[in-house]
Amino acid sequence: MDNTARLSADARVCFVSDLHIGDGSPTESFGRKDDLLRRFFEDEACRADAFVIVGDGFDLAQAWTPGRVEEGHPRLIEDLRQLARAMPVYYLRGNHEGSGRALADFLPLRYYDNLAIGDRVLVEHGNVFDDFHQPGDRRAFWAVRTHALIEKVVRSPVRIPMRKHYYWSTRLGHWLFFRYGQLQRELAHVYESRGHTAKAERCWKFLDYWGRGEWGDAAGLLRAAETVLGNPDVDVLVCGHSHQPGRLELPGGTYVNTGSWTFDDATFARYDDGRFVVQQYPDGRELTDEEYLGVLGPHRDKSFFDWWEAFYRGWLRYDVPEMQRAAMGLSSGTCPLEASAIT
Ligand SMILES: [Mn+2]
Repeated sequence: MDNTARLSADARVCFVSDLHIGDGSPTESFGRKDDLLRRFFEDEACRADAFVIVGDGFDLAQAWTPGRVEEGHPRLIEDLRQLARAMPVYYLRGNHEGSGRALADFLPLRYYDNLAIGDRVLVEHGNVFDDFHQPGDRRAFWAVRTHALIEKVVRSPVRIPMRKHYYWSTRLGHWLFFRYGQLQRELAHVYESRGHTAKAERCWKFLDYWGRGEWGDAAGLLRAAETVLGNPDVDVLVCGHSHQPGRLELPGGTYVNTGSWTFDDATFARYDDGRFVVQQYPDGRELTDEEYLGVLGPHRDKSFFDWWEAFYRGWLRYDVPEMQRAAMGLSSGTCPLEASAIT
């Protein structure tokens, strides 16, 4: 079955993704920005011909049921229902909705797997390009559910990138994860010595996945975008999923990421007259490649263990200023202000 929505190339479209609206409890990552989002519906969404939620709009891994989402956000849900009566509102499935059936019964939106605008623009949540969060992977859904549960129990986020989330829980999480990574590396060596190449590959892939995320390509989406845009039929790929907003001109075409509404973030993308813009809400600041400078530049091939070596300072302390420099593509010790004054 073709589960692709289609819009014409001359439509004006407004996109958001990864709102992660959950049950409204203190550890929900949407952070109850209900009024800000309701204002966004009025200011931005309703001025387009179509409004598209590019996946992970509602977080059923965190809230478990749509009923609990509505209890936590009654006015927001009411406004979204109203918006959907006034204009076409599309919802592309992400990886935090479970099967998605409960959501479809609860909110009458236009549910699809992906969206094509004209014949050169493809819009997908992005987990289809993520080896560890494939659509329909029940184990992956239980993993995100467990993650939400851990954050609820410890009452503090466990997140990447660390430079934005320097909480005790994230610091401890990274330390535990480093130990787990070492174990994966040992396992890979054992598998290799016994000729189990496929199993060893799986370990290396896992380490590479996390390494990419730490260095600034969360979920490996940028690398996937490079491949997808290598296809001559696709000029623009629009994704969410990585929570890394931006618009990048890559050799094969344009990669747009709608970012997220988690924690202090509130970003969106606009398509108008054949052109994409990614902006922050409400200040309107335009975003291009700032979140990708490190991984597009000097840190392209760095590993998970390189990351640990570069930033871990013992006793659960990490060098955040150094991480920020790396994310900006600067070499160690360069003062970001001086560097920008030179250019
Ligand atoms: Mn996602």
